[in-house]
Amino acid sequence: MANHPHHSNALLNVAVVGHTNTGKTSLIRTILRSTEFGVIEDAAGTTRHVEQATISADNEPILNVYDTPGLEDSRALHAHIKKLQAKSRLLLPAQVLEHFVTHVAVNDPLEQEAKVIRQVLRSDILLYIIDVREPFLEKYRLELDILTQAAKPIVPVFNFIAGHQQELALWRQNLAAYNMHATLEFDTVAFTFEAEKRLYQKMQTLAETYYTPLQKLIDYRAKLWNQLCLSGAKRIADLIVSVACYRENKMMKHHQIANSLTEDRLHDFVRKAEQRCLHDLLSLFNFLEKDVAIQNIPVSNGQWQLDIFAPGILKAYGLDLGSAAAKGAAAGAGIDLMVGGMSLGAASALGALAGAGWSTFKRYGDEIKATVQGTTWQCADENTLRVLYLRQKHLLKKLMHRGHAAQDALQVDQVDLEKLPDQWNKLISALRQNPTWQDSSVARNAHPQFRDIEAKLVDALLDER
Ligand SMILES: Nc1nc2c(ncn2[C@@H]2O[C@H](COP(=O)(O)OP(=O)(O)OP(=O)(O)O)[C@@H](O)[C@H]2O)c(=O)[nH]1
Ligand SMILES: [Mg+2]
Repeated sequence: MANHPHHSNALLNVAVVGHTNTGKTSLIRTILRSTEFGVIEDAAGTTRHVEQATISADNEPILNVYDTPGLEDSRALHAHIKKLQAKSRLLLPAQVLEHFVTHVAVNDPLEQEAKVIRQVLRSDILLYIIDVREPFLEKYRLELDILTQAAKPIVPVFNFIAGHQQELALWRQNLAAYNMHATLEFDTVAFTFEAEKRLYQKMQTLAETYYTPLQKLIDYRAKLWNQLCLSGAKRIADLIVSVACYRENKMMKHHQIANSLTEDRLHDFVRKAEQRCLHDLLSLFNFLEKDVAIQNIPVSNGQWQLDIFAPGILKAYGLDLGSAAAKGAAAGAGIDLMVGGMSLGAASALGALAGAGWSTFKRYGDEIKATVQGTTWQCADENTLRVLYLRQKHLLKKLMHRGHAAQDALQVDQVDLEKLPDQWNKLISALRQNPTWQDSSVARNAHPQFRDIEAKLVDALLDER
């Protein structure tokens, strides 16, 4: 591809402008993947000066982004510019703006606005950030009027769109009336990689000489994003595998105390395994405590609010399966007793062989199995595994829709329920038959059956990305 000599010394300059408190600094933080940049506050006039940051792809600088103070007194600015224009009829509209920024006095009431206009004139593209919750007031029209005068491409970016579809539609209509059609939706809270990609694609069409470096950035970001999501899904698959493969040896005959100890150990194992997974996922996606709150993730102090064995958890994940839930049985209360490697069918045949009917087997089956094999095992029950999967899937979805921006938890939360993967029962029973897969090993990771199960779990976890 042709290497524009132009690019080695000049990066694309993008100015982020708009009315005060619309989320300009927030948007920049999100695209920088940094919570360090600038100051964010739910108040007007938070950003006081122009601040620059560079966005790179694989250490190659691609573009400069400029945060600007919010426009406050649009009416006064508009009146001032129009007055200058009237005095100097021969100047082009952009030259009038140049004149304004070079002649504005220190401590002029429009000094803040002058900083913004100065940066606008030095930039190649303007992102005009809109809080769609606000009606299309005159002040916004006046702002757009002045910004248009700079003769730079403007991309209106709709922010605060989560739960404000109607307002968004109105804004579209109003902007279309001002000949602005190429808009973007980029909610800094309910942020997705797709939205970010469209932002850079829009820049590509507006600044065609920067097409190649921008494509590099898009590809680079896509690669990182896919790797991140894949790592997250693999981490969850790992949790499911280790819990499904878990077995507690029960050497003793049925004994009330021994049983409850075994169950405690099992619960403890599942809780700790899920906790480690939560911790790993949050750090993988670089989620801080406040991000957790913003995304409405039911986690406090790095721990799930609802214990995996709490009554009510089945219902929370759409697994309210009649009788079990009605009896208030928690996931995990049920115990699976299995003869190692032997299917339940084989075990029941064994019961019949031992001369007992099915009903007797049901009552004494455990003992029969224990007698024959000398050992029984206790595994995590079906519902525990289901809840474990569904809860992590829900979490992963939240993590994949992150923003680095807002500080308040205003986001509208959809309580849509996740689905179990196809062939879930088959996958789980295959895992249960292979207790040695509980921990990662070269042999396990190379085993075709294991790889197939892992791939199916990962695919299902990422299905709606
Ligand atoms: N819910 C929600 N809040 C947001 C979003 N974007 C920004 N905010 C919040 O809006 C407030 C203003 O955000 P800032 O990024 O400081 O806005 P700004 O445009 O830089 O403000 P000034 O620098 O004062 O002009 C903060 O409280 C943010 O947390 C969003 O998409 N959704
Ligand atoms: Mg700001």
